Amino acid sequence: MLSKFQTLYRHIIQDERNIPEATGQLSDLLSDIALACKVISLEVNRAGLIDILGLTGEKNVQGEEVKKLDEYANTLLKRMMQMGGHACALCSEEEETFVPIDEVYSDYSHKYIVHFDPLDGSSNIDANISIGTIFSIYKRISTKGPGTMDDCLQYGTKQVAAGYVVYGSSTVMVYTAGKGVHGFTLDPSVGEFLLFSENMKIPKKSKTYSVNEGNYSKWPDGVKKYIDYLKEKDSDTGRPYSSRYVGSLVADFHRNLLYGGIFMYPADNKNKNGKLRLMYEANPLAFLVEQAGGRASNGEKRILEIKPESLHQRTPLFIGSEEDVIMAEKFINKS
Ligand code: AHM
Ligand code: MG
Repeated sequence: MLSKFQTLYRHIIQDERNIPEATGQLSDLLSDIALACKVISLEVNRAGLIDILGLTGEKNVQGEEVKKLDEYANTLLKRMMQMGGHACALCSEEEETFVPIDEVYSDYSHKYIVHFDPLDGSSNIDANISIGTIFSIYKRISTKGPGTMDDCLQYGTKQVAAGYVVYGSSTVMVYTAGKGVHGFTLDPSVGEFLLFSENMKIPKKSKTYSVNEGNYSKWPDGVKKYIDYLKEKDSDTGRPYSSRYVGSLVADFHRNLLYGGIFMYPADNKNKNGKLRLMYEANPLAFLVEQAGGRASNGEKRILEIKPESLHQRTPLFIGSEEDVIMAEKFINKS
C-alpha cells in the first residue's frame, strides 16, 4: 500500500536514476513544468469567479490588467522554465516564434528544448469544461549558447519526455520519459501530484470515437466511409461505436487513454492539414500513446516520423487504440 503513495517528483527522479548518464536536469525540468501547472490549476478553478467579480479586462488588486487565462498560462510556463535554467529554447503555441534562452547558471548545460500548448481547449474555459496543458521535451543538437531553430525542429521520435495536465473534476498529470506512461492526481490539500497509475496501457480496440462530426461534409471520402462504418450495427466487431467529443484534445485523449478510443481531427477541403499542431499537440500525444501501446498517424504515416518544417505546422491526427487507428488508415488509403 505504501509503495503506491508516490509523489510525481520522487517518481521522475527514480525514472531518471535508471539512465547512467543522467544529471538530474530532466527531473528538475519536469518539476518546473509541474509547479507551473499547479498554479495554472488554481487559476483555472478561479476563472468563473473572476467573471462574477467583474475582473476580466480590468485591473486586479495590484493594479495590473487581468490577463486572459491562456496568456497567463503561457507567461507562467515561460517564466518558470526561464528561471529553472534547464532549457535553451521554448516554443509555445501562443508565441510567433521560439524564445531563445541564454545560460542562467554557469555550471549548468541548459540542454533541453520545450514545446508546449499552455492551455489547450481554451474556448471551453468559460463553460467549466476540462482543458489542459501539453508539453514535449527534446535534447538540443547545438552545443552552446541559446537554442536555434534546428534544435526546435526535431522529429517527434527524438522526444525525451512528453506529457499533459488536465484541469478537470480533479487535476491530473500524465507523463512519459520513454519508459512507460504514468499518471498522477493533484491532491490540492498538500499540493502534490500523487501516483494513480503506473505503466498505463490503452486498450488495443475500443468502442468509442471522438471527432467533430459537424465537419463531415468537408472530409475526404475515406474518412466519411470510416465514420459510416463505425455507426453500422455489427455485434461481432462491437459496432456501432459510441461517440464522445469534448472539444478539448487533452480531455478527449485522456478519456480514450483510460477506456480506449480513437480521436480524429482529419484534413478537410478547407484545411488541407487539419487543425492541430504537430509540435505542440500531435507529437507529444503520439509519444505518449505509443508508450501506452497505442498508435498515432496522419492517416498515411506515423506522426512521430513527420518532418517538422515550421513551428506551427499542422497535421491531420488519428490517435488512440491501435486496432482502431489501423482500421482508419485502411479506409483512408483505400479511397
Ligand atoms: P486550441 O489549442 O486553440 O485550444 O485548439 C485545439 C482544440 C483541441 O483541443 C480540440 O480537439 C479542437 O481544437 C477542437 O476543434 P473544433 O472546435 O474544430 O472541433
Ligand atoms: Mg491546443
